[in-house]
Amino acid sequence: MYSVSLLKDALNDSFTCNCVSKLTVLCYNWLLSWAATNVSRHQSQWNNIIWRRLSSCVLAIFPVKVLNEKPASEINNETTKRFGRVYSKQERTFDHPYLRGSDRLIYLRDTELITLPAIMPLLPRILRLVRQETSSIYCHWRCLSSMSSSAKKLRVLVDMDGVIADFEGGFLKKYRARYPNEPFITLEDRRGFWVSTQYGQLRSDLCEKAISIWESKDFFTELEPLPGGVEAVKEMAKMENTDVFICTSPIKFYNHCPYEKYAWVEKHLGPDFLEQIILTRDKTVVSGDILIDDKPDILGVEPNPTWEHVLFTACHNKHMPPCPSRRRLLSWADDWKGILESKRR
Ligand code: DGP
Ligand code: MG
Repeated sequence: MYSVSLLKDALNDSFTCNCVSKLTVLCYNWLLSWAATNVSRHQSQWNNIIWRRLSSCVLAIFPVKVLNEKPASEINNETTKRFGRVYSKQERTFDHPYLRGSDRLIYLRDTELITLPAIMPLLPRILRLVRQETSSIYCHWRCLSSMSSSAKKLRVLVDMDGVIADFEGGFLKKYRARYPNEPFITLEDRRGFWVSTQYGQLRSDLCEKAISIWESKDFFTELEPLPGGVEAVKEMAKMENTDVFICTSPIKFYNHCPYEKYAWVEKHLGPDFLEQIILTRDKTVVSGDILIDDKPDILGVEPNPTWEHVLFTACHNKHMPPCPSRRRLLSWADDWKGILESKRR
């Protein structure tokens, strides 16, 4: 750990102050600076854990008088002034930001009677203990943060077709290749989520022809990624306190689609992402903070899904009038990070 010299400086500085509490605060500051460079978030968890562990470590070295054994009359103004707080035997309260509410604090605070000469021989031991404590605190913190911070993690559900995989482009290409003499609908002219409905309106038999395209083998595996989608999802997954799931509805003709969706994710997002796939025909029962999806109306058995639906702009929905209550993501070049951040607040 790079900061041992920092700690030494802090300890040297403490020679001017014959108070173990001061020394402890310096150790604490050093630990915090170490934590700040190593762990950017979870600061409050650090605070709690460090204090609990560090104060017991220092207490082990300096067993001291307990405040509540001390007559209230001995708690003089000098003590009160020194720590900028007011306490009494009965209240045992204090307002120092580091040690709020801990009985141990009171013990530590009372160690101001111990003089530096008494501490000096123990400095190597303190250093050693603090070093040990720091690494064990860190392990402890990692463990705790993985358990307790899960509640605070942002859960983002990202749709696949029309959001990260180019369903519409892939469909049109294959439709035109298989039915070169049939009419087709350009992406510019696409309206409404259901492709087969619009083709059926063009000519009734084209509905079945359209469906035959996405029911074919390799249709889903061969979809091209939409610009920036794979990169954004990978970046999102690396963000702290963020869980990303690919939440996608397979077509009911299940011979190829479910398998191919997995294969697509593995190919473009990597094998680790296979853990993150949610295949469901009803996204309302999936819990999350945000669902980024190109389908304008996402309905199911749950009338009040937990997620906010952020409409991802696609050829079939871009003409829809703006809806003030629903946010849009115009593309992956749009401010998806801003949307995520807004949900963390
Ligand atoms: P999702 O992107 O998760 O909402 O999935 C929607 C699926 O429905 C996707 O695989 C594309 C497919 N799809 C698009 N248009 C039609 C259609 O007209 N009929 C059917 N059956 N499926 C469609
Ligand atoms: Mg979709």
